[in-house]
Amino acid sequence: MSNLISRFTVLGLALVFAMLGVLEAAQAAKPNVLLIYTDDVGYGDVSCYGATRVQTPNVDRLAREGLRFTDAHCSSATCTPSRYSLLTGRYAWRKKGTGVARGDAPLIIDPDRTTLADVFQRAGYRTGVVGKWHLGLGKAPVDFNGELKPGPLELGFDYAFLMPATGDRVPCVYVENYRVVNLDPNDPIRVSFGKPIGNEPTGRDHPELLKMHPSHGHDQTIINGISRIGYMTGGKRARWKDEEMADTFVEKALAFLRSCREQNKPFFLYFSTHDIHVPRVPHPRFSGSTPMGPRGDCLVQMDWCVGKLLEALDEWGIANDTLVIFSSDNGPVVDDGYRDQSVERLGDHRPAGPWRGGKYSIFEGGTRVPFIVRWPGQVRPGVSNALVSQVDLMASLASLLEVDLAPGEGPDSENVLPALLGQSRQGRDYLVEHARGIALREGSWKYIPPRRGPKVNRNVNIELGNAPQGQLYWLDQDPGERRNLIQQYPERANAMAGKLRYFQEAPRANPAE
Ligand code: NG6
Ligand code: CA
Repeated sequence: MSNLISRFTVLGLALVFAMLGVLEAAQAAKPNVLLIYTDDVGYGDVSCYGATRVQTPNVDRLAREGLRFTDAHCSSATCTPSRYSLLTGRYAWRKKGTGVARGDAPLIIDPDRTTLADVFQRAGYRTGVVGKWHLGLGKAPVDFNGELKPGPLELGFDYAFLMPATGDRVPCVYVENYRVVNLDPNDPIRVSFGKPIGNEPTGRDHPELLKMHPSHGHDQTIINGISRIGYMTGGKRARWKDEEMADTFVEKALAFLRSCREQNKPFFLYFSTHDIHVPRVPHPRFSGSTPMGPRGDCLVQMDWCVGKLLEALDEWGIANDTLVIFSSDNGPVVDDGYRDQSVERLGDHRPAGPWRGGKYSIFEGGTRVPFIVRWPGQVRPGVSNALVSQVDLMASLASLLEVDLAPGEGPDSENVLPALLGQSRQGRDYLVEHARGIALREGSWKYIPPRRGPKVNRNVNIELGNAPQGQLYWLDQDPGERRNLIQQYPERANAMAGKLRYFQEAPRANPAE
């Protein structure tokens, strides 16, 4: 009898534990997701990836408490295509018109296409985007005085507070949901890329009015003492102050997170910094915090933003229920158009770390970026060399949220969730890298097809990777892509060229071995 009772007790307890386990798993399966997406931050730009002339304690904390990837990639070596892929799970090079977008570009993503934000909405999340957008807004011709529609709200976001394009492009105003913030209807905004409009001074004609001078391009309308790409008139009251931008984005992000808490909903926040893109104009409290000038100081400011968000998660006791992903939209650039001391004061800092090239480049420096995943209690801290790409976030997070993707949704996105959570060191077998042209990674091999074009972008002093002959590198032995092995391994190169062509034609299919 007592035997029977104890058997029941054991069974009962087992049942209770099993149920608790299920509950825990269910809870663990629906974390908040905070995606921190920085701009132009290179592999070697943060101290947990080896930087010494700048310290990024908050990013380092993420690395210490999470999983730091050494072979993670943005989808492209510039912003717009990387963001297109991040949000759609589709390689941007499949679609025309996904190059660096103008300030007055209409929305580039078709609202019918399923996005990462849609996936979260399907799972019952509240979704927000705060910061740099650079994927176009509204319909052509874009009128910044009216409703900017369609935009992120048609792509699965419940809330948006945006810098429409880049810091160096007009219009220099914020957009909240459908409208320019603080716009005076009696002072309408007009912008032009190409033909000058209005009679406001330009950097070209009035360099004496500038607090930051261009090194190349960037010499059109002067806003806040800085000449930009493009002409702008009107919207005076709505214009941003570059120095306040990081504070503004943090404030709006925290307000969004608070609204999610009030509504008792899990959140997905795509927090997209302007730092460290040009023009690099940090808040005065960060000026001089590194020996590297504004480029270093903006890294510190970016790190401060990360710290503010982590602090809020701690304060609200939700750090363990929040999956944080930290990354960047493309590789680093030093002089990207302004004379901001970044070249003179670089010292021995290596923005791309050990990788060759940088922003705009098909070499590894173009797309191999910092990538950290933190989820306390779920992701074991460490370092992973799994090959993963930001294009994979859609399928991987859909899998985490148990949202089924229909065929055609996120067509290039691979479910690498086990790698992201550190349960496996196996990521992708293949990855198509993209700058102007495309290249293929297969394990630690890299094949770059022959491509005409300049070897170096002289303005920014970055090797682009164009060459009349194909290039084959073995990154395990030669991380700096210095020894072209195409003569030694012509068969491997041919096979990889074939696979690359195959991927161009067949998204997500596995090429026959
Ligand atoms: C380039 C700009 C560069 C930067 C880049 C976009 C010139 C000469 N250069 O065309 O300064 O704005 O576009 O950067 O205009 S990205 O990170 O948004 O892709
Ligand atoms: Ca960028």
